[in-house]
Amino acid sequence: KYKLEINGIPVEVDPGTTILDAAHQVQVKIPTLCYHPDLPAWAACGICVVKVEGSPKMLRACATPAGPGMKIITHDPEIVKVRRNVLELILSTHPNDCLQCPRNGHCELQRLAAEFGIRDVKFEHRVNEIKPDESTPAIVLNPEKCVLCGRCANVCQYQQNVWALEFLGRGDQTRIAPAADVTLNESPCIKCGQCSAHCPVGAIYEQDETSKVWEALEDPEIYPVVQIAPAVRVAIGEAFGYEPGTLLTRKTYAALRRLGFEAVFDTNFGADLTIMEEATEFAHRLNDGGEMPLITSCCPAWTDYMEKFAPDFIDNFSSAKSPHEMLGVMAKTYYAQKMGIDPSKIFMVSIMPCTAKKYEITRSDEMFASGHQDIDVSLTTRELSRLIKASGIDFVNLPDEDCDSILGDYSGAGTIFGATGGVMEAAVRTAHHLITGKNLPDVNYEPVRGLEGVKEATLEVAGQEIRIAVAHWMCNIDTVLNRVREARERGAPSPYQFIEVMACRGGCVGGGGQPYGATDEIRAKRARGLYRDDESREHRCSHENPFIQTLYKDFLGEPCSEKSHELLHTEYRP
Ligand code: HC0
Ligand code: SF4
Ligand code: SF4
Repeated sequence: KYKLEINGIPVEVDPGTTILDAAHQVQVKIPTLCYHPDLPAWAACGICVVKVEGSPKMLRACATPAGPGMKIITHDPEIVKVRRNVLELILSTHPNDCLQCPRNGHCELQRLAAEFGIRDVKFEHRVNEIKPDESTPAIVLNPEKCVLCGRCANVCQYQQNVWALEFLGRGDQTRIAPAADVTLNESPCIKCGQCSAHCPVGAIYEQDETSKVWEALEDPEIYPVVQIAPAVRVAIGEAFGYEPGTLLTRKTYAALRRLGFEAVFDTNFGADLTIMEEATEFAHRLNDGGEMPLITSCCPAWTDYMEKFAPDFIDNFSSAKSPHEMLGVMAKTYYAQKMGIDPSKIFMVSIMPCTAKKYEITRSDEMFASGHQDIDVSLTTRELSRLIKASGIDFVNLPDEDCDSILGDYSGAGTIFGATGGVMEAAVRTAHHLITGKNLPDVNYEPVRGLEGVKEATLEVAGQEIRIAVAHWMCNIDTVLNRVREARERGAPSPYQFIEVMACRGGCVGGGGQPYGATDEIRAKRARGLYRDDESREHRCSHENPFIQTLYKDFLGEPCSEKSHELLHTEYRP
C-alpha cells in the first residue's frame, strides 16, 4: 500500500490507484466531465486537474496514479480558476438552449456550471451548427451539443466492439460522427444505446416517443395497453430517489393505470412464454441432433450485431421472438378475442430498459403477426419516468396495484430475464423439466449469475452433459463465438450446446435506456432486486405459470405448434 496525503488528509491506497479514486476514499470530490467509471481515463477535458507538491504543472487526477509520499491539493483558488476556464471554453461552443434539451436537469455540464456558479461566459459564444442525425428509430445524435469527451466513441468501439462512432475533422471543426461520415442508420450501429447512456450531455439520446403515447392515451377511439420489461421495475425508482434495485413492480402498474392505460400487462409473462418456446426448441435440437449450439435471440442489439458481424451463426439463433413481441401478438389476438375488442384499436406500448427495442418493433414482417404492428411504441425507462413526472403522479406515495393477470402474472423465471444469465437460468429450469419430467432439485442456478463477462457451466440432464455459455457486453461475445468457430473448423462438436448473449453490460439491467449514471455497483444492485423478486414468487419456473398453461390449453395448443410458429417465431437474415 502507498501512503500519501490529499488536502492534508492521510490516505493509503493500492498501487495503480488514480488520484481521483484516492480522493474518493477520503470523501474528496474532484470534478470530472470526460471521465466515466466504466471506461479507461482519456484525460480529454482537463477539469480534474490537481496540484502535486514538487510537480511544476497541474496533473489530471483521472489519469495520474497516486504515488507514495505524494502531497496532493485538489482545491485552491488557482485550481478552481483553471477548471472554471475549461468549463467556460466548453460553454462558449455549447448551445445554451437548456430548456429544449432532452438532458435538461440530468446534464453533467449543466450541473458543473451550476456548481461553479457560472452565469455568464467571458468568451465569445459560437456554436458549430450541425444538423442532428435522426436516421435510426432508436437514437438521435446531435453533434452540436457534443463536448468531445470521447465517452461514446470509447463505449461503441471498445466496450460494444461496433466502431460506429468516431471523431471527424480537426481543431475547432472536430465533431463526433458515424465512421466514414455516413448516417447512423447506414453505419454498423446496433442501436444498443450505450452511447446515450454514457454521454454526459444532450448530444446522444433516445428517439423521444412520449408524444405518440400521450396522443394514444387521449384518443377515445383507441384502447391503450402497456407492458413493463423485467429490468424496468428495479431501476425506475432511481428517477424518484429510491436506491437502485428497489423492486417497484406494483407501484409502476399503479402509475400506468393512472396514466390511462386500459390494461397493464407484464413482459415477464412474455418471458415465461419465450421460455416455453425456446426450451422446447432446445429439447428438440438436443434430441433430434439439430444445429448446435442454440443461441438466445431476445436482445435486439445482439440480433442486429449477429446479422451484421456474425451471419455464420444465423442457423444457431433461436427463432423464438423476444418476450415483449410475444406479449404484443398475444394482446392483439388472444386477449382481443377473449375481451371482444377490435385488435386494430389496441395500442400496445412496451416500457423497456432498451433503445434497440424501438428498432426491433418494425424490423421484419414477423413483427406484424397479429395483422397489425404488434408493438406500437417502445419507450425507455427514462421516457416512462418523464411521462409519470409530466402527469403529476406522486409516484413515491402511490399504492401498490395488480396487473391484468391474463397476460401479466409471471413466474420467478420470467423476472430474472433482466439480468445477465437470467434467460439461461430460466431456460434451464424448464428444459430440465421438459427432458426429465422433473424440476431441478434446486432451481437456483448460480454458475450463470454475476457480472463476469463470460460465464460457463456444465449441467447434467438425464445423463447428458449440457455445456452452457453466457456472455454480456458485446466486447465479450467474440470470445465465445470464436470457440465455436474453432471447433467447426476442426470438424469437432460445438464446445457449447446453449449460449445466452445480451448486448449491454450486466444484461438489460444495464440497458441503454435505463436511468443515467449506471456503474457496475448499480447494475449489481438492480440484478439483486430481480433475484429477490424471483425468490418471492409462488412459481419459480415458466412451465408452472397457470396463466401460461391456460394460454396453451385455450389458444396456442403446444409449444412450437403450428400456431405458435405463426405467431411467436421469427427469422434472421444476413
Ligand atoms: Fe430485456 Fe427481454 S429481458 S430483452 O433484457 O428476453 O429490453 O428487462 O424486456 O423482450 O423479458 C430488455 C429486460 C426485456 C424482452 C424480456 C428478453
Ligand atoms: Fe455504438 Fe451502440 Fe451507440 Fe450505436 S447505439 S453508436 S452501436 S454505442
Ligand atoms: Fe462525449 Fe456525448 Fe460528445 Fe460522445 S456525443 S463525445 S459522449 S459529449
